[in-house]
Amino acid sequence: MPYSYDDQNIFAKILRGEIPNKTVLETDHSLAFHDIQPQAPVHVLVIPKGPYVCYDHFAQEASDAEILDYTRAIGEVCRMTGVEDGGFRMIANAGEAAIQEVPHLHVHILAGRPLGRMLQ
Ligand code: DGP
Repeated sequence: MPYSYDDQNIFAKILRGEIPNKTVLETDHSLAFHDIQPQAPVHVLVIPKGPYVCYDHFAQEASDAEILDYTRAIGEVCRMTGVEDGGFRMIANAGEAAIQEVPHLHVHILAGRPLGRMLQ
């Protein structure tokens, strides 16, 4: 499926520096920052800097360097936020069914409270 990227989405504006963010980590190809509407004591979003709508788009079109960088950045945020002790949840919503609000790939990392059972 061909994806088209809307460069007016809010994360594109954050990447261009047009909207401020509370940065947790910045690498060559990735940016991690605190979610503006935290759903847990730790709620960080990790995004690739490239123009990818969702994980499928990223996996198809990103370079090996971008994929490696993004994967490592997600892992580093898990460590930096100190969430490994109590556990954490990673979520990546994609498309309408998952109610993806911002059409730029992002992984949510949630931690710091009991997160309940998500899948039965
Ligand atoms: P999703 O529904 O998976 O697309 O989640 C989008 C998340 O983005 C949601 O948890 C709120 C967050 N968000 C929306 N606008 C902003 C913003 O301007 N700054 C930050 N830091 N987060 C935002």
